[in-house]
Amino acid sequence: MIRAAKRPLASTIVLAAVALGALGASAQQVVTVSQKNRVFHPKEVEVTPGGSVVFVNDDGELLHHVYSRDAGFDIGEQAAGTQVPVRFSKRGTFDVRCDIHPRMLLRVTVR
Ligand SMILES: [Cu+2]
Repeated sequence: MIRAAKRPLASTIVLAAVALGALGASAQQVVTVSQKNRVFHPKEVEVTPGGSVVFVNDDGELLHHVYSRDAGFDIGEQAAGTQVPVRFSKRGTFDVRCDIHPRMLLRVTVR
């Protein structure tokens, strides 16, 4: 009787933990980074593997050009008012820059 009563409780706890884990993971899957006044906001972000960073050009009429040699992507010239998502699958820390404004630097950590 005691065993029979414990098993369902243990199963419930495991299911609850799995559900919470899934919620936590999904909350980190998409992070938005703004580009305004020739700066990335925020300057550092963290995503889980498979998560995305959405690059938003909020900079009036300025073009930006986001790329990363570390992470191996180049979204090309990005017009003001547009958004471009980039998916990060590899774990690690990646420097992201703008080809037009060399002082712009964003650090993306995937873990
Ligand atoms: Cu730029």
